[in-house]
Amino acid sequence: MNNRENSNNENRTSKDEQLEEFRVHNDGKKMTTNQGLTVSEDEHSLKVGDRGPTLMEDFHFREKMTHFDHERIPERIVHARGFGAHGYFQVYESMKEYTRAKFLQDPSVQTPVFVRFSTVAGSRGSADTVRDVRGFATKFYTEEGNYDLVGNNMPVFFIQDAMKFPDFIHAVKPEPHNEIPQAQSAHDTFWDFVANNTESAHMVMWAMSDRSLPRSLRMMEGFGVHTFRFINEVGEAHFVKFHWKPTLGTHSLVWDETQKLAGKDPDFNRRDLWDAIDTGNYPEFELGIQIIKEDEEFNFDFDILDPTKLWPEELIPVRIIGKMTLNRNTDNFFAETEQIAFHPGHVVPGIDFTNDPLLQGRLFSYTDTQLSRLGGPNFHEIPINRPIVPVHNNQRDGMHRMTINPGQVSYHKNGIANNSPRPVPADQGGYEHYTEKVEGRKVRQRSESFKDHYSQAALFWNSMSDVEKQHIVSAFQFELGKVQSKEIRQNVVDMFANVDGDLAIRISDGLGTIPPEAKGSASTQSSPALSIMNTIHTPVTRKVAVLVGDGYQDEALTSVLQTLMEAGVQAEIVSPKLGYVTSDGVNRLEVKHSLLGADSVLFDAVLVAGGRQSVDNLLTEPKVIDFVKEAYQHFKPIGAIGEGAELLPKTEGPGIVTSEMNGDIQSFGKSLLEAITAHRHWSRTV
Ligand code: HDE
Repeated sequence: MNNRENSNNENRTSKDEQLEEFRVHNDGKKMTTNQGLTVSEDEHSLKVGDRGPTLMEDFHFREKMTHFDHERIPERIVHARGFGAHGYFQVYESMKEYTRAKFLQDPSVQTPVFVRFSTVAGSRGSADTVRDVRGFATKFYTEEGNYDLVGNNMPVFFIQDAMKFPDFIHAVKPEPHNEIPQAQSAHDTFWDFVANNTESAHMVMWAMSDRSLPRSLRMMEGFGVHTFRFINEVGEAHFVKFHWKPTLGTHSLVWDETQKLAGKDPDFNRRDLWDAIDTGNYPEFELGIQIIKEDEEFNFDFDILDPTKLWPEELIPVRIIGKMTLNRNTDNFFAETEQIAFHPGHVVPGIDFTNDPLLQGRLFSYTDTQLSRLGGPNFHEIPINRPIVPVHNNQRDGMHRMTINPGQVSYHKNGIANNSPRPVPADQGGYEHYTEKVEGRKVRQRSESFKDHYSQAALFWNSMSDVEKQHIVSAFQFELGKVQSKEIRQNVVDMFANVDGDLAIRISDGLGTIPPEAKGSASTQSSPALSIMNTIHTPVTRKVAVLVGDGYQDEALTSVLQTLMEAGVQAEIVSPKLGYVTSDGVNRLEVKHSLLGADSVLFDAVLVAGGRQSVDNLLTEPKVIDFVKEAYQHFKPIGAIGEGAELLPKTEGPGIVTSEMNGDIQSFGKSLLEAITAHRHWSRTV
């Protein structure tokens, strides 16, 4: 091998390797039209002379252009921006006692899944880090057909009846006259809806909380929202709520960070998910269930059919029953993430619905929307939507039919085909609906038991730490500050006075509204499980920007990086220039980001290397000072070795670790790791 080849190989990144794989895969394949005709030329349209008009007979040009002209399908009405991955689910122990669903019986069985995470309000091309609810939709490809758990990262919803969904979505989406604002709820129509539809109070509290700013799609909870039913082998039913709990804990960004990220990296969350899977840091979520017996339906001070209510975990514990691991990125975004079609009505034997009026409406909407989005009734034949079990029925034809059904029979009952395909009784695996007894008059009404709109909004508020409360107040102030109508602002402040007087007075402060009279709180209860301060904290996959310049002090940095990397921290070298940065000894480090392309909002923590020359070198980029300062303002851990401390806005305080403060470099590494494990240092004065 000559020298040039040698250095080329050394410079290869895993991206280069992927490109090479792609090259090998396609190598030698001849180009054809969609009819299989071999193409001899693909860069020029067919013309009369090289300066003349293009000919109609140029079928190759027309095919290529026609396909291009139709390469988009309508984006989803809601949840348009999404990102998905493949994985598998495994139950920890048999759930036989509660459900006959086969994928919840055998801990040795891995059920393939595809998950699509999404934001709700924005268009397909909007930024990831906007303040919004996140969709968390999972398709389980089970041996009994597809089961879809189409949930969100918040356990309640804005409305109680599906009839109001079009109104709510019209209000939250960009305003119709000017299509402003994109992917935000900070505008008049959303808040006017809120003030006029008080059932939204609880969900608005969640939307204004840190839950709507996830640090990572790998670090947010998921909820089925509605109450479903589990049915066991003997036909016995239990009410069930579903939870996904991320093994990395539930973590959020801070508001200022999210807004900057929307510009610096609009793909922040999807890139994070892709990279985690790509590097083998597979995201994991444990499945939890809350169970209520059928005869306990009326034992609570909320209606279990009301989707604006959660079941406090302290009252009805969450039992962890299995784990989902996402271990494969998509091969093609459009074919998989864009074309996947979820539907809460895709169920398997052992899982059934309740009369939650929001769920009932969803059972209509999801198939209906796919008809226009995916262009006809055969969307179940698109590869990502196909069950892993065979499909047999008498449905035929329609747009984009893929299956070629042979034979003359397409009806049931028939004699010619021995009456097949034939239905199968429930005790042999056929789906049977729970034979719930229902009676009543036909009315357009809502149950009296759905009338309490404020207690759980107050429960949520009461459960927050002081830091989270302050974030909620600031979120309301920011959002309402963007509302043009003073009347709407006042109406919202007045409405939230019914939740908690202190909350409303604090929101009102700075908005120019009349502060309401303190009315106390709608609830004295709290649920500690709702505060994300009580979540798991781990250093695993926390991303640290390591600021290094030429001449850095090698020994100390190598030791600290080793401590961090052994704990699962991802350290990435940031330096004035790409390529390699050289130490004061023989070592050098590969630079992942130039300072120009990096910003502290892209990282969870900052470490500044030591060495006089390194620090002077870093200071050739004035941006470096802002880099560290911004991390400080976002409460992030900051470490500095030796002279590196000169770049810090403060050399002591919560989450600030310098080698000066620590006797030896090992204990510095350990203290920095502890600071990183704590994630944010809220007691810092910024
Ligand atoms: Fe959805 N919702 N929704 N929704 N929803 C859609 O279906 C709808 C609701 C949720 O990644 C649409 O295929 C109605 C609650 C997710 O592909 C549409 C109502 C929850 C996704 C639709 C609700 C959700 C959707 C748009 C009130 C949490 C994205 C495209 C009755 C439990 C799925 C599509 C994906 C998508 C209707 C309320 C979650 C229009 C009518 C509550 C995660 O059919």
